[in-house]
Amino acid sequence: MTDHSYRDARPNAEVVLHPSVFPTAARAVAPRVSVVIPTYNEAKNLPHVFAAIPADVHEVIVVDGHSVDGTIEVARSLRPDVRIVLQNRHGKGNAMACGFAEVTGDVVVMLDADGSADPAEIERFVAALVAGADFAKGSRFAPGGGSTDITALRQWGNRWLNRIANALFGTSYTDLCYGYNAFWAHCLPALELDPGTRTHDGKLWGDGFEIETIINTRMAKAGMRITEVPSFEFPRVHGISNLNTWRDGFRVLRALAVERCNAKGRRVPVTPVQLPVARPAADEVPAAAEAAAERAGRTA
Ligand SMILES: Nc1nc2c(ncn2[C@@H]2O[C@H](COP(=O)(O)OP(=O)(O)OP(=O)(O)O)[C@@H](O)[C@H]2O)c(=O)[nH]1
Ligand SMILES: [Mg+2]
Repeated sequence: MTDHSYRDARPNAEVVLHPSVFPTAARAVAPRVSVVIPTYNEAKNLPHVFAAIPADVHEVIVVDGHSVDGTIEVARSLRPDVRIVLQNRHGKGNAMACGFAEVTGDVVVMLDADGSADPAEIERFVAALVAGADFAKGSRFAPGGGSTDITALRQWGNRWLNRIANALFGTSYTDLCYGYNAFWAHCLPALELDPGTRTHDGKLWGDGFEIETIINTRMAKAGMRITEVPSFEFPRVHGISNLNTWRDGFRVLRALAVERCNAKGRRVPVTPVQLPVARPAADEVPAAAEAAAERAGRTA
């Protein structure tokens, strides 16, 4: 039997964290995490993915592209509290925009439904945000990341597109075309994504796999603090990819040109939300109160 366990398939189980991810003075906050999952005929993969989602996430939003394999029913049976959103056009980009519009948490995590991304890494993305980043960008090519899925051709194309992006936008990305990312919900207005108010029987610009490039470049244009988080990509568990290497590669190239010329990302000022510092656990409270009383006594 094939073992689809995320960790067992990882060749370097000891993942080295990118040094920039965890500065020592990380703020102790516990943000509410909204996981946005685009699905197009992923019923067979959802049990694998949902089983690995951390128990303490605030919400799971499945954005479905009118799947015909029972994806929605499976999602509901696995997780009765799942929020289902139906996209109104076609493509992953449109799905993400529709899902983002429904987020009620503090942090947005973009997670694929095909089993290629390990939900256990969510913790690492959130830690990067809590440590001070606005945008935690997953990277298979940062130290500690990797992939047993990407083909040589796609890796070559991604490398050149990545170089072009860095030259045009002054970024230091190592993995432009990767869909596992997280950001504070306060970044959403700056992205200016169309949440799907215009119905269309097809794809509008931004509705396809260029969405990741659009997000990456607008985050940079908005001046967001960006940290790369090493991530490991697995092959999808069941089914076939919806991505077409050449067609979608050219859409990414076009997105780089379009985003270099337009002002999107720069137009909407973003105000970071102040989050409460995490409270001490109940059993620590008396000790903390005693220490405070003792200090007060000393200074009185
Ligand atoms: N709602 C929705 N989801 C989509 C659509 N196209 C792709 N997805 C989802 O987006 C995620 C990524 O799609 P994949 O087909 O795996 O493409 P990819 O991961 O970019 O490429 P591969 O590395 O070849 O797998 C999966 O969860 C898909 O189900 C779409 O048109 N609508
Ligand atoms: Mg995939």
